[in-house]
Amino acid sequence: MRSRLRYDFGFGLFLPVLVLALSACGSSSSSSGMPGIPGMSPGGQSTSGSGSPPAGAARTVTLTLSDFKITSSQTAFVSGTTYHFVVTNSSKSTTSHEVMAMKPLNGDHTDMGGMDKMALFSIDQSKLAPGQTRTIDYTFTSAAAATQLEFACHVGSHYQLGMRLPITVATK
Ligand SMILES: [Cu+2]
Repeated sequence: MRSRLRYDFGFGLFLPVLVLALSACGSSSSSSGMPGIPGMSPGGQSTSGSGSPPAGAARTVTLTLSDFKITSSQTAFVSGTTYHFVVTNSSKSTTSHEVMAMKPLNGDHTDMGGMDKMALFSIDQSKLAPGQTRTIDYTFTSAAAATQLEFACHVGSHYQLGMRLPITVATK
């Protein structure tokens, strides 16, 4: 009897530690490109019957920023799906680039602060010097599906030079 009590106590301690470890893992920004833990889904909900891919299996999208063009392995997206964007500045010069997912700008040039507010997500040029790679996970909402969107670089006159790539978001 005494040994069984000790066992219950030990197990009760172990669970919260496991939960803490999992949530710490999930909230970390994944700039290190740490691979996911196979077979572990956040919250541990059952995925039966939904027919969707297993939780945590984000689709990887490769984005390349060059002088002066944006290419992406994928330009058609679906709302509610998490995408793991791997963004590389492949500039052969010393030019930093940025990427912003936002509505196309039609001539009216707002300040950077305004554009930052408009962007669904962005990676600043200070993090994308030539040769650098950054990652960001993003899930488009169904509201994004109703709007015109593009990946754009608004550093200097890069946008005017062609650094824009229209994308589409379909409702799941
Ligand atoms: Cu640029």
